[in-house]
Amino acid sequence: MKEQLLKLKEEALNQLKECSGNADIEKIRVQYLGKKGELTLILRSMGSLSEEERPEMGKLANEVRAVIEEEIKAIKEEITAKENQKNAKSEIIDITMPGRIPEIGRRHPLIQVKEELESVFMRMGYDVVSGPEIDTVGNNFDDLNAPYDHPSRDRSDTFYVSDDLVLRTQTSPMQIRVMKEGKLPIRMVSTGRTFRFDDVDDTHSPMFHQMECLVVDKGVTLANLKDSIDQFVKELFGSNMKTRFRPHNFPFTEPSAEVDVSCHACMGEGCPTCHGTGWSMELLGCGMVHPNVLRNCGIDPEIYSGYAFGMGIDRVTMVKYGIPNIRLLFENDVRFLKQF
Ligand code: FA5
Ligand code: MG
Repeated sequence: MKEQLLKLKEEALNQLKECSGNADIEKIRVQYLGKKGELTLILRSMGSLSEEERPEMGKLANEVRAVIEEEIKAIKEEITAKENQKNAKSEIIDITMPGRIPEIGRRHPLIQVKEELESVFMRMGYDVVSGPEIDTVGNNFDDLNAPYDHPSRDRSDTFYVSDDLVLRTQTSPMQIRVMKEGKLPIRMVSTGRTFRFDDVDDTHSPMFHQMECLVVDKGVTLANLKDSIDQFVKELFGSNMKTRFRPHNFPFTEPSAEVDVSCHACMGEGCPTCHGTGWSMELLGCGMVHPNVLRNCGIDPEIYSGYAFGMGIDRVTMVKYGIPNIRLLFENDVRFLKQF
């Protein structure tokens, strides 16, 4: 039996040396150590040995079993290590592959221009204030000196929320709100959304944005108005931008004017964009605050005077960036917005 055991050990170890995969090893394990394996059968036949022989053979058989088991374990580890190495090679990271660039959002061009305008005016010493998009008929029309038969009051021009509330048609009600606070002098700008029953075309939208400006102090003149408009136009568009004042009529200012700037495409030469005029579309309305408006807000027009203007931010954005159509600002096509 001793010889049988030693021969079995030798055979098993030789076979293990030659095997190349886990399946081979398992086959050998079953062949020798399985329920019907060769070593198991030898162990079962121990009963036929004599009392003296049995312990010695038992010991030897266990040793043989341990040696075979250890060898199996060692070979298994070797194979696993080799496979890991192979996998590592095939899964290698290609550092030359271009990475995924995360998309970073940006401010809408309108917001950029609004913030730029606000910072220009803050540098010139103005306060930035804000107010509601729904305002009273009193603030939007009455106290702004609009006569009762003024066409802008019509329900075909203005969105009424109720008989005495409207979606503000302009940011001018902010003039009334600030003047009625009673703190003088005033230097403020206020931006926000405004609403009118306007049909959409290249330069009109029923919802658009305005910036209101109001200055009230002793001795404020039309020269101050012209100068401050000239100054911010040059800050915003560059120093060779010219402004043009055209006489106009607003109920809340006297005298009043509308203002255009040089055409952005030709800078005044005349081109198809400006239909040969050399001037942009109308950007803002302005004037000296009407004495009636000052009085409506409890300010004495004999002591104080002021100027105001209301500017279309959408149109300023169009002129600044050469955008031909106001619709582009509201379609929110990312390919368009990405350019700013
Ligand atoms: C006004 O709204 C006056 N409140 C401006 C004002 C303020 C005058 C203070 C005097 C003193 P107007 O209706 O012209 O005026 O509009 C002012 C500007 O808003 C226009 O010059 C234009 O740039 C812009 N605007 C007006 N309607 C639209 C519209 N439907 N879509 C886009 N922009 C518009
Ligand atoms: Mg106008």
